[in-house]
Amino acid sequence: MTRRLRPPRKPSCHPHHSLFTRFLKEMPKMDQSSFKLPSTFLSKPNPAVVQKTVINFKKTPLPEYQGLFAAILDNVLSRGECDDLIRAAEATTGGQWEQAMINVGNGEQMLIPDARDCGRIIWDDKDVVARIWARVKDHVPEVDLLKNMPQVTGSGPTKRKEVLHMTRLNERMRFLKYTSGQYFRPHCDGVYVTPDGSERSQYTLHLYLNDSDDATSGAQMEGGATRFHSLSSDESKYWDVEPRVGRVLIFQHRGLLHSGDDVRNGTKYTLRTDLMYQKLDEY
Ligand SMILES: O=C(O)CCC(=O)C(=O)O
Repeated sequence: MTRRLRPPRKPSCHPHHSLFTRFLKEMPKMDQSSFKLPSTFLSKPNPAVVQKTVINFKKTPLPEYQGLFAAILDNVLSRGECDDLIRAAEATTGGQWEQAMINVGNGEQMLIPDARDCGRIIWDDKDVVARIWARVKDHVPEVDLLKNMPQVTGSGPTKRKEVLHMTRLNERMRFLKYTSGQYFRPHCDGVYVTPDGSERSQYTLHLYLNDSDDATSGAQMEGGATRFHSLSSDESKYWDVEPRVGRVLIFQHRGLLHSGDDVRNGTKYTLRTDLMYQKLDEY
């Protein structure tokens, strides 16, 4: 039987209250010397038509999230491109992925297997994330400029009349690998701050690298949705985003309680990073 970590009590999903707030001192960088992606990786324009779905939470079992931003983009990367990323990630591990930890504040991390049980690789690469973002950016103009959006940024920037603009994707990619029975229990994503404090993340980006049709990663994958949960702790209310190869999910850090639901069979691979913002101006 799998044990579920109860969603934190209200007011639970504020990054600064969350056990899961992410700060910069996350993990040492991995050794990247043992592999290389092809130099042409993602250098060609995407031949596929990207399909966008903005999640209208009002029409889901989670109307309390109405007005919060989450969007799905399909066909951002091809299966071959996702396979390259999986192969590159796998090549660094010697077959053994590190166990993902949980950020507990002040740059500290802990292994808490009841809350998070999956493998992780941390890989910093500005070029790769820039190429991923080049495939994504035209499809999400909503996240470009944040002005008077306290539901995303918190009230501080609004009170100070700051405009924030998106600068880039965080070069810190976290590759996550879940095998059968693994999960990441409900949590909210925290803010990632650059060492000089000039940039802060506001949105999470997930790129799903395989799906149930993928024969290369072993057994047929089942389960493993990214699940949005009700803040009411009512476990019957949720909304699932299924892993699909090449699919991108972007959602605001603030206020969205979510989990990586149990993988019931096979292996799930996803790449997670953040959208970074800088103060542009005042209005
Ligand atoms: O694996 C997933 O679908 C979700 C992972 C997640 O919530 C996270 O990395 O913060």
